[in-house]
Amino acid sequence: MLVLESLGAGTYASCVGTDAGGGGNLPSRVPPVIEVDGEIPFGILDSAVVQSFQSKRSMQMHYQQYRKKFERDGFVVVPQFLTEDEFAELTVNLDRYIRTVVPTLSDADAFYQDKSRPETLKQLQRMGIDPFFAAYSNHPRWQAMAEALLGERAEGQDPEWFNKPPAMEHPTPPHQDNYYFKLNPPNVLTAWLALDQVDQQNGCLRYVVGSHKRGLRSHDVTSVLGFSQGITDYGPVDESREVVATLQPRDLVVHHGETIHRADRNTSVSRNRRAFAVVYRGISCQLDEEAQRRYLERARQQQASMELE
Ligand SMILES: O=C(O)CCC(=O)C(=O)O
Repeated sequence: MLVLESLGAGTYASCVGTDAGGGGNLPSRVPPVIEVDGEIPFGILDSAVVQSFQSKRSMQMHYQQYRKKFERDGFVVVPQFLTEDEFAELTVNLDRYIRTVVPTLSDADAFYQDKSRPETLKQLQRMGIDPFFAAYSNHPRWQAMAEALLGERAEGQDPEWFNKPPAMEHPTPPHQDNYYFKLNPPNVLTAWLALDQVDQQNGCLRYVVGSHKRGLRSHDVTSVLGFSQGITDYGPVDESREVVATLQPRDLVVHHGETIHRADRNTSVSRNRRAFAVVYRGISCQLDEEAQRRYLERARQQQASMELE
């Protein structure tokens, strides 16, 4: 999700890969991490990416099949969204970014649960400072999927990375992304790609079915870094409508900007719950600058109160 919710940085060695990456419990189809030592393995925009499709147009037609469910429920799962090669390219670059770029970042761009423990890295924002990730949202497959679901041309934002490190108190509060984005009309989606197996034990996303059709709910400040605003009156009726999104690595779940979602903490003892996400907004969306200014001020106050500025 979201805009400018960050803080926390420091060094990072390889929390990625400790469990899902190197712990032996990774599904076998997840490719091994390839060492590239600072070199950016580009190629994301070259023809290899589109081998299985003839053109962006045919990809759009392919992803049209998910639109009806997306519009009805406010979210949809696209199984095995990336090819194995595309997934390998992404994970290689994530590993490179975490190993070589994260240690150079300010506290505003990488969040830790406990900054003295690199393995507790839990969120990365503004990844567009890196050329690979600056270009990533133009990836033809992602772009085609977003435009097929939004029904208009769409613009991708800088990618984000989310983790729930094992056995840590890091739930995602119930929220609607457009409470942060402030877009009107809210023709915006978040595409969230599972990097690990994601299930109820390690904190999968939970969606309130159809909630994107009922407008924005009231939100207030939370104590969760990275998710400064949460729904204030989330209750049993919402919970009774929750659907869990359990995913395999390479599966994508896409949610509408006004779909209520949340996630529990990761209760597993050894498994990370990592995901890579890109927000796409339709070109019809207009930013409410005044509302966004108010929200950013509240997010800043939260960070100040957590002594993270
Ligand atoms: O990864 C998470 O737990 C939350 C992600 C989220 O809320 C989003 O991408 O909109």
